[in-house]
Amino acid sequence: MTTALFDSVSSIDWSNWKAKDIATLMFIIKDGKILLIRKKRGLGAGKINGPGGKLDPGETPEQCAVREVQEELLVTPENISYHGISLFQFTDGYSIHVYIFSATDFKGTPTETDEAIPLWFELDRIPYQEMWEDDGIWLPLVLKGQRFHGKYIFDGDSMVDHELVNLGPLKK
Ligand code: 8OG
Repeated sequence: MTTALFDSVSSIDWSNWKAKDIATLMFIIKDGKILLIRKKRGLGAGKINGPGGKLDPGETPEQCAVREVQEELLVTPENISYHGISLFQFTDGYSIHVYIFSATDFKGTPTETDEAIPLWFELDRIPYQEMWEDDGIWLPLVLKGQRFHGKYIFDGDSMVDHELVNLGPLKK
């Protein structure tokens, strides 16, 4: 018999929970379209996602989110908002704490790099079936300018449980 250590959001003591990795996501939304990537490597390679990645030492989450977009797509996001966090616990023990940002403008031309292929989507044509399973739950809140806090349990690519709290409109 195998015992699942992490099988539901409520089975975790979140007050003492600490993620193995800290990372960011940045969604550039401009002229009714969202800039996503086909991720070439790292966690979630092959999926469509927002640009982003792990925090470097000494960096704030916002600095990380900007750097990751610069590295992955050769553009610099501008007019940035902070939406909140998503906490991911995987059943194999891995965990990641992700800070989520959006931007309404950018400098430069989205360009393919060895990490990512840039892809623009109409806001009503976001390819959720090619994205992480949780994205369909919270990305609509990013599009609506809401803040939120989410907790997710994953078994590999499959979401086992989740809890999402909507914290209301973005703070100006
Ligand atoms: O450095 P690397 O690219 O491997 O970092 C992982 C990236 O994947 C980071 O930007 C956070 C992001 N990420 C997860 N889980 C999920 C998820 O469930 N949905 C989305 N949209 N992104 C995720 O680690």
